[in-house]
Amino acid sequence: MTELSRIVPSEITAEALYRGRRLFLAKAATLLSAGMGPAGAMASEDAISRYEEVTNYNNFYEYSTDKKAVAALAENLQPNPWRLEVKGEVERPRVYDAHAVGRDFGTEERIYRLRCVEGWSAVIPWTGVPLARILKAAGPTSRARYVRFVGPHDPARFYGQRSRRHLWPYVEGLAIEEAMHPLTLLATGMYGGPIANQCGAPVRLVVPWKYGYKSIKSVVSIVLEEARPESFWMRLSPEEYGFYANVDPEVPHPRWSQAREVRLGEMRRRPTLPFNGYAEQVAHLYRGLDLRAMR
Ligand SMILES: Nc1nc2c(c(=O)[nH]1)N[C@H]1C(S)=C(S)[C@@H](COP(=O)(O)O)O[C@H]1N2
Ligand SMILES: [Mo]
Repeated sequence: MTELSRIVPSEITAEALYRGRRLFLAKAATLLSAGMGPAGAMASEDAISRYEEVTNYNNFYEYSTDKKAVAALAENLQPNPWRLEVKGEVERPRVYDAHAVGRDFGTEERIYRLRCVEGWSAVIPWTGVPLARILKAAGPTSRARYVRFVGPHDPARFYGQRSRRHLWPYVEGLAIEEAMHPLTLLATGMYGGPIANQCGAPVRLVVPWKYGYKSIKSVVSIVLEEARPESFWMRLSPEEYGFYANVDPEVPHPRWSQAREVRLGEMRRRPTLPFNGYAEQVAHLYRGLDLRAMR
């Protein structure tokens, strides 16, 4: 499998590289071009987004719906201690210290594109545990067909939850095959350090072939279930935000086209790729299914 994970090098985890940005970008460009497979690979202009861009323009409604306000509001969160539970249709329910899952399961480096349904995108280097490892350790029962992911519910710390406009907590879901896919990551770090609070400390999901809203931040529970969970966005606006939410440039959002996107820090629009560029790795999951019907 020529998946992106294979191109992601351990050499770039050193904090120092992320600090010296010029050096880092030069090195990243070399590594990306060296590891590129034929299809579904990163285009050479897919430079890693600047840390400053990725941490100052965030969707994190638990804090605010204003993307530029999230960083300051998240600054004082102490994401420690943090319990992460795995439960539901499993043989061995577990409660983890979120800060220990990387050590317990082992981490990998992945550079992934993140494509928000709103039309902006970024390229982010993550550290994390392939979710399949955590699910296998819990032992899904034969009834486990979906995975529900639940975010925090604590208005004392997440100020946006004082608003009654949304139904908290943030919930997302995946079909079990999607959750077990090797690209699906429970991120424990970014840019060689911990996850910034505004990006979902201490652990967040990253599902790179789906619109960004599936990549739930600051996860507190992972629940295996028989029935399909209803997500935060489906409850808010089911016509606009589907369960599968695979990135598809040919299926417009009801209010805008999805054909193009703007990278954080750039001006020009670039074409959006089917499955966000990961078709080679994930299209088989959906073979024979009507993707338009399963938005
Ligand atoms: N808990 C939680 N997770 C969330 C969100 C949110 O509001 N709350 N927003 C989602 C959306 S819409 C996107 S595009 C990504 C953005 O991730 P980033 O801000 O780290 O780029 O986070 C997703 N995960
Ligand atoms: Mo988003």
